[in-house]
Amino acid sequence: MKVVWENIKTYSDIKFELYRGVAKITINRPNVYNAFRPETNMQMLEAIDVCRERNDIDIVVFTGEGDKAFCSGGDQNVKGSGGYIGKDGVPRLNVLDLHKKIREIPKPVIAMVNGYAIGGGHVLHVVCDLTIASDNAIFGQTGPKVGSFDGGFGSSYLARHVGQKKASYLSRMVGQKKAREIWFLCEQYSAKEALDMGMVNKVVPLKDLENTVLEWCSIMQKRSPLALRMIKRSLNAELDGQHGLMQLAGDATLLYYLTEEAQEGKTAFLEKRNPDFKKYPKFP
Ligand code: 2NE
Repeated sequence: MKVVWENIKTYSDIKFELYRGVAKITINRPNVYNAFRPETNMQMLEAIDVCRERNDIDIVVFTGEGDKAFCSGGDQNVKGSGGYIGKDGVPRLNVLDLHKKIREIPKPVIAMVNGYAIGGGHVLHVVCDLTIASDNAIFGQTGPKVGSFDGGFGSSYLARHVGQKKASYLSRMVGQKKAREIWFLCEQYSAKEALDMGMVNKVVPLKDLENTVLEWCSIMQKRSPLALRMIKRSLNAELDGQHGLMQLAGDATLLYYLTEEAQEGKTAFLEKRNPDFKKYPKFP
């Protein structure tokens, strides 16, 4: 399939493109295996906000430029004592803001892993809703080797990933064990091993990666966007505590606003009369 991506906006560190309702955000720093610096994250934050707002964008795909790396995490060249230092001289860890936005955007987000997903790059794929990887992909954490760690989604959500193919309570405990192994040892894992662990959804040859991702997108684009949104919110809520419940409840409010019953409350207020809620059905 010949795919021609249309540029949405030009940035220094990322490519931001669109094809048939699929927005692709490509970290474009191949010389450092697509490591991110604060500017990279600022640009991804802006791009994902655009994806959230635009009605013609159904799905977001993250990937890395070239065939070597999806993302190798924080750029060690700009790591200072308080975080990663951008051109403004301010140390930041703003990739965590990106993680929050990936969780919150009410649309599916896919990691298209085309090589190394290492360190913060591994966390980035973990946080995405789905991961499709090429068979040359390599997964792993490096934090405790290079003086860092991510105890957020990169640990807790990872622990929920691994072993997810098995349903029993005990297998989820294996998830915790494996997540600790991944973080404590900082070893690397092949795409096949990642698939077996339940960390990725599908592994394909590199040449088929983008088409496979687009095929999955075209299937999801036939599904009800609101149903996908509610599923994402519900699955997030289990891990995200009060914040997740707030997001799910926000969508419940959205659905309520769409009802005539909710409209009656507002209309009655504006018409300075008592609302008549009795006429609406109560479902058992
Ligand atoms: C990715 C990996 C395993 C690849 O190894 P290899 O041997 O295939 O390639 P090489 O030669 O190491 O890397 C190719 C070029 O990319 C640069 C390298 O310095 C090298 O540059 P040149 O020598 O050709 O000029 N490069 C790769 N990763 C980089 C990085 N992260 N920052 C700057 N330059 C990088 C191997 O390269 C590797 O292990 N990379 C480091 C991965 C890493 O430790 N990332 C940071 C983890 S901490 C983090 O991301 C983080 C967090 O823990 C919490 C919050 C936020 C971020």
